[in-house]
Amino acid sequence: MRCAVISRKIDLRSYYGKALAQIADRIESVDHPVTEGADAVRIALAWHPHPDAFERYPNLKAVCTIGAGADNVLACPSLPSHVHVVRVVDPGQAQMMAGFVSWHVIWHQRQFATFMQHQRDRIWQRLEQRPASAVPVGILGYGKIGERVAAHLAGLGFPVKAWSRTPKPMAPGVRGFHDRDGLFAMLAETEVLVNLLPLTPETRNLLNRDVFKAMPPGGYLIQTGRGEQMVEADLLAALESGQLSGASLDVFAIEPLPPSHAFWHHPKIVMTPHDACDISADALTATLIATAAAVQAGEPPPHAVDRQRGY
Ligand code: NDP
Ligand code: OXD
Repeated sequence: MRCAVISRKIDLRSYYGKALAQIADRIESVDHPVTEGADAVRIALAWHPHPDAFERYPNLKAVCTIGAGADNVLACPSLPSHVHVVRVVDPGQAQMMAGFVSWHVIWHQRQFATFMQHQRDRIWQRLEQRPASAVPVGILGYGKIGERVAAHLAGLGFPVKAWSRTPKPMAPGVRGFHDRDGLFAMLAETEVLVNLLPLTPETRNLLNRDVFKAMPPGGYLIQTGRGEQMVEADLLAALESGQLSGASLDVFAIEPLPPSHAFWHHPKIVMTPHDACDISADALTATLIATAAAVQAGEPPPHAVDRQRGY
């Protein structure tokens, strides 16, 4: 089966060329824009596709992303309404995210920013330390990744709560919340807020002044969802007033973050370049193979997102 490889942001071949070569006997990958045989393209691998990318492929049936979030493909204006959008579900990625988030929670809990400043200033000073049980964590999103992160943090002894769109059974040690009232009830008892929501119209700009204000003063934000979910000016104001004591940011409304952006040199912000976790090459090839098989059989592919719901 022919697969168009489409991205205007990253070179998918340099990341996944080897993986694509391994499955070349089953899936022939061709770089966008495909000039000859575009009619034969039935699936695509895409990340931040060009706005008109899908116009070229009249027989396209499914598009696979290279991540858990499918928002950038769903937002593509040329994506036909009948095409399935498939995300990668990779337990290894969720585990990597659990390690990443735990590191940042502990960074806040154990006051590492202060220790680093003390080291720069050659100050030998012990700080009063709190046990994990004294640092409540609230997680926005209890899906494939949020669930894993919650279980990991609960295992480390943090009191964990999680917010989802619908009520869900929770793992031991995790308290569940849903709907708007549930969100604010959770925030009132949250010191570290972790965002692991998909980007949808409902979650855009969700991390705003009202949310930060609803947390007890001195809270901490770990932003690992999507940049468009946070109002940047509201974060800066919350850091300035002390409502938030700090933030770890992995995702941004504009990526790469422009060099002039205030976040780069903010003393209360720790940043990473959308690198909290990666999918494995094996997870990607398994997704492509399963998608191709489903398309061949005329069935909906596994892990196709609900296009109505937006995730
Ligand atoms: P899932 O689709 O498995 O889970 C999404 C969760 O968000 C579900 O619990 C869902 O609720 C909840 N949710 C969706 N909309 C709302 C809403 N309006 N109100 C409350 N809860 C809502 O996604 P994953 O766990 O696999 O991934 C989550 C997101 O994490 C990705 O979409 C991406 O944005 C981000 N991500 C970031 C990465 C990074 O490197 N920074 C890497 C990987 C993912 P319900 O359970 O009721 O459906
Ligand atoms: C993802 C991501 O969605 O890397 O997997 O952001």
